[in-house]
Amino acid sequence: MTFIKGISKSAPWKVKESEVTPESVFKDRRRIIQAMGLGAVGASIPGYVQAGIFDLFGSPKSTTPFKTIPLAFHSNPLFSQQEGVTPIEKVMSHNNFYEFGTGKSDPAENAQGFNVDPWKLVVDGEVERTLTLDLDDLTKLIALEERTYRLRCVEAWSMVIPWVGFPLASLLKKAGLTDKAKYVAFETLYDPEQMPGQKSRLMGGGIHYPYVEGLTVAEAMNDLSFLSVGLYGKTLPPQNGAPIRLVVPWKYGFKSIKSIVRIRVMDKQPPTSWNQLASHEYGFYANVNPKVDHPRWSQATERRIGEGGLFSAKRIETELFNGYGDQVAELYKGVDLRKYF
Ligand SMILES: Nc1nc2c(c(=O)[nH]1)N[C@H]1C(S)=C(S)[C@@H](COP(=O)(O)O)O[C@H]1N2
Ligand SMILES: [Mo]
Repeated sequence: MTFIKGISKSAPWKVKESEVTPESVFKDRRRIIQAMGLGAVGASIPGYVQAGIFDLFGSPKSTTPFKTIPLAFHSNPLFSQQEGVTPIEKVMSHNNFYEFGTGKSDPAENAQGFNVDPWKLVVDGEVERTLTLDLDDLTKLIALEERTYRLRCVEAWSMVIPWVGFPLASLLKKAGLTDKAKYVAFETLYDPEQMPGQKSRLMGGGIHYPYVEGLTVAEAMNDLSFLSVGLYGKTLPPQNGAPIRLVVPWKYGFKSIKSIVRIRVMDKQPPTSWNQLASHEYGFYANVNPKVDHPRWSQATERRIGEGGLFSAKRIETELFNGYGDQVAELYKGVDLRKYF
């Protein structure tokens, strides 16, 4: 597949203007809370309201925020669109990164001291050449581009994020796949000293660390599969997966593994963290699909973070493959998406 057939204003990965997120929503969070008399968020507040309130506590509390550095990149005209992106404050404050705690604001609060230098990313397994990349290589080995993708969490919320990075396929081609290559496994850093969620079963949400993920080789080589080293034009903040994370926008967010230290090409399907934790709820494929519900909630709609006001979060229809069907549907031709969820 090439990019060419998708060049058009209506290319599905281009985010519509109607998806523009109002920034005013995020101003004066504390003032609003005070005005409501909600000094402490109590258990007496109904769940749906509480979820909205937690969104108010967005900003990182650390006094010494992690330093992000401006990146040189070209905008990929086939993927990039400036309108409709989720405000950077939201992208950096509403996160899932259980290594730093299970609360949405935990990663922003607990990860600011995360040390990514030195970093080592190894690409090995069924490859012709094992690659070892250091921190510098991550932004210099392959020309960086910007792509604005939707991110749909399995928890039925979503964002639109301008990533900076390079296609996963470009890196895999540098390593060269052997003819036994069938799957690609990914592994997050294991460093309990830096990642408190890896020390405490409670804080880490019961996940068996290191966090691991996987794709088929066909999925990994798809044009959409992206390794991100930045967002909003700068290197990644730690809460978003510094210094390098995967972005597979047609799959639920948990596939987009953060802070990767190893990419291992394999001949067998690798284990994946959420599937290991609850295999009846989280499959290996995890393609976004409004017709295949999570056992405990519907996947038909999603809450677009930052839109629709505080207590009446705007819900939008969830699209099959998160709207990227033109690019990826062919990968699943004849596959029972209900069985291989
Ligand atoms: N290592 C690691 N990667 C992870 C997670 C995690 O807990 N640990 N959470 C995943 C989930 S559930 C989602 S929705 C996305 C969130 O990415 P964001 O915080 O940059 O929006 O990261 C994914 N990658
Ligand atoms: Mo998620």
